[in-house]
Amino acid sequence: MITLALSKGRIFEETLPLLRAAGIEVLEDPEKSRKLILATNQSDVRVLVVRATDVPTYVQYGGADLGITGKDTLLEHVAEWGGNVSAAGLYQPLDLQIAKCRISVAVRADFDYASAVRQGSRLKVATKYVAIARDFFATKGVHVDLIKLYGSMELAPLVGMADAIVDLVSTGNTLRANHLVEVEHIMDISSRLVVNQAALKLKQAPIRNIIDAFASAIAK
Ligand code: PRT
Ligand code: MG
Repeated sequence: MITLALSKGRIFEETLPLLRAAGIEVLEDPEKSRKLILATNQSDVRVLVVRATDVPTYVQYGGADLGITGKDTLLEHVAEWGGNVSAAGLYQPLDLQIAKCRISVAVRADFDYASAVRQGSRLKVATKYVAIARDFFATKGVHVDLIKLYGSMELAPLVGMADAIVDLVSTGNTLRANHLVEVEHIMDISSRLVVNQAALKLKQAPIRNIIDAFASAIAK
């Protein structure tokens, strides 16, 4: 049995064409079904529906053989292992080029970020991406107090809880709707295939087949 961990929503939607390229059709729609284990047209392949942030955990601890996760989520997950994907027991063979966005610093339109940085002020930064934010500001030599949030980061500067946020941006509509402006582009984000290293050894042929099918589907 090959078990693939996926999250509902954009990653699931954008993964379906890749699965199809590997000859795999998921038999149920996770948005409609309450099932957490979905069968596929291949009796030896199943899909686990998990929280996006839990995908690397399922793969690392062998609950799934492989999974698809945003680079943002993967970097935060492996921070505990010194930022090293393979130290976390994971193998990352492919950038799937799906669910693309960027991770940025944003502030209220009336906050003078450039001056704050120039003056060496200590910035209060709210984010779900504590490891990415810590690394970014450390490299820039900016002192920050990080405030961990689990969602709706955009609110923090609006209520005076933070000077800045570090969050994912795609169209920029969410920032605009909340009168925030992007002041730094930290990195581009896309989703990655991650594989459990032990599973790759034990089930090499079927896992390689999936990796190869995904790789040729991306190249198209
Ligand atoms: O539920 P859980 O907290 O576990 O995960 P999640 O809510 O982060 O899952 P999901 O499905 O929303 O995101 C999964 C992955 O999709 C992320 O880890 C990213 O790698 C990728 N992705 C791509 C995005 C976006 N684009 C995106 N735009 N994830 C989130 N957003 C959000 C962003 O956080 C912000 O609130 O969309 C808003 C900004 O979008 P724009 O278009 O208004 O700029
Ligand atoms: Mg979300």
